[in-house]
Amino acid sequence: MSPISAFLLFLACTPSCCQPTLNPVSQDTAELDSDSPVDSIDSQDTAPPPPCAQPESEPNNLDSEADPVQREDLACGAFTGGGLDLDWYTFETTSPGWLKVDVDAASRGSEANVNLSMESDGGVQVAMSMAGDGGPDPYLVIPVQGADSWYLMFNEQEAQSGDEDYDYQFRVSTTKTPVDIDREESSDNDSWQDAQVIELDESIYGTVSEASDLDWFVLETPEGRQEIELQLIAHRAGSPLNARIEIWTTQAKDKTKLESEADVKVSTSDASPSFDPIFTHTSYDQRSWYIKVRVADGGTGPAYWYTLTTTVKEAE
Ligand SMILES: [Ca+2]
Ligand SMILES: [Ca+2]
Ligand SMILES: [Ca+2]
Ligand SMILES: [Ca+2]
Repeated sequence: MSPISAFLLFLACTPSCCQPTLNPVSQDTAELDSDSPVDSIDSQDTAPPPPCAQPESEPNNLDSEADPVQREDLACGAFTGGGLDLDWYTFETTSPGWLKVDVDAASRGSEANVNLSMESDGGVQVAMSMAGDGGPDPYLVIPVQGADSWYLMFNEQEAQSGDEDYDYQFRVSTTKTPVDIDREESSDNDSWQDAQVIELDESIYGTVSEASDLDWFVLETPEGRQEIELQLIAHRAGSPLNARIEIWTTQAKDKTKLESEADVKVSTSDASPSFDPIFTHTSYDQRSWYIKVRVADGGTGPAYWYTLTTTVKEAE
């Protein structure tokens, strides 16, 4: 038989003419299924659905007992045992980018107020206990430098636990850059004399890398009335940072000195459900405004990131 004839014969073999060789297998399977249809339906009905793809496995009360979790898949656990229950998980990152840890507990009706702590072999440490949008559950988004091993720990804020009411779900995933970034902070900006120039409508990315890290920026305003908004984005986009903005200006008589501490305006976060300050300042003349970003309280480190954005709200 020529290759073409063999091909035509293959085409002529319709599903109905091929079925006889397959049918005996199908019939066997059908007979096996029909033997115990009631049993198989029963077991499906009574087995409880798995709570998530990656349930915790106690004991996981130490970092050495951490449950491995895969990024992108839902994981879940509960605070049990009648006292403080620490739940450790571990995962790996392989490349630089952004990492998100999204927790759902109180927002789903759980009694648990979840505290999140995380550390890595690479030396990153973060802690967070509420979402930046004012929600009750931690929502963490941090930059990742590359391959690293991570240890994630959850505990209930008041050391509460129970048989079923203190459950939580979470997902560790890679995510896109959460903010618009025009430039990064300069490496040496700890004093106002070394302030980095920030333009209007510019977003500068920085970190408060340690408690003594001060980040100074300088904004030049033109002649005339300008209402300028300084906006810090950190906590509400998932950063663990709780920051403040201060605005300083030089003395009228001696521009080599800053005004006294009493004339400095310090932002608060009262107007916002997150920690992030939004600060409006009115300028009436051509002037250099010195902006200091610092930690308010809480942790610092390479994962404690922010962006500072300047916007003109009104000008005359
Ligand atoms: Ca647990
Ligand atoms: Ca545990
Ligand atoms: Ca810095
Ligand atoms: Ca600095």
